Amino acid sequence: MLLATVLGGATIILALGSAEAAYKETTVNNGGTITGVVTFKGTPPAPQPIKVNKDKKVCGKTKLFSNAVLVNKNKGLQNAVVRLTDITKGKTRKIETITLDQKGCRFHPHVLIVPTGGMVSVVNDDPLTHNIHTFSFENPQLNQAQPKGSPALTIKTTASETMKVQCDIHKWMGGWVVIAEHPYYALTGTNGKFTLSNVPPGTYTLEVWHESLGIATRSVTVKGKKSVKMSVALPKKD
Ligand SMILES: [Cu+2]
Repeated sequence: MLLATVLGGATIILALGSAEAAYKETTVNNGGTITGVVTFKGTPPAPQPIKVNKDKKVCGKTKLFSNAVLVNKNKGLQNAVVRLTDITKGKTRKIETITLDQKGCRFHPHVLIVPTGGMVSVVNDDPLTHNIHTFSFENPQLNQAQPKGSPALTIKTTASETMKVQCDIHKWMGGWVVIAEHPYYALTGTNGKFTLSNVPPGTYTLEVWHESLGIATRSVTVKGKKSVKMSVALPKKD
């Protein structure tokens, strides 16, 4: 974000929130690993069925349930984003294009992580029209109808941000695009587990974000060639 200010007649341009500029790629020789699990604290809610009230022939083919809280039998929480918020240097980033698929009137994946400078390729695999709408502040917005058979739409990411996406035609279709300024981001799988590998030794802030359960942070110390295990429960009540 750029902020212009006038001070003593001179215009000063301040760069704010440009965390991607602060991350430095380097060779990590003695990196450690952070592994862990994110769990649901308390009794997880029962799966919430979605009322399909549009394009029922296609969207109502299988029963849809809300993705807002997905837990397995051990209370492992899926789709939590785990990242180190204060890491300034480490392993090389891979700038890539990630596909966001609209299929069965859902977004796949529900939460997607893409590096800053990478692209999101939005495809429509359904025999109907979707209209993706991104709620971004730091990145270009996209609000566009995509009839069946249309070519992919692309979002070129420029800055770190967690961006909500929805379909303006099918209101239950929601997802998230997390734009990462460094490679120390992970998404928990169906068992709630995650791994951050090749982390330079040091003490960092580990943040866990979940779309409906909020944020929790922990301090984590990584030692060279060692593995450290973290368990985080959400929602945070302490
Ligand atoms: Cu749609």
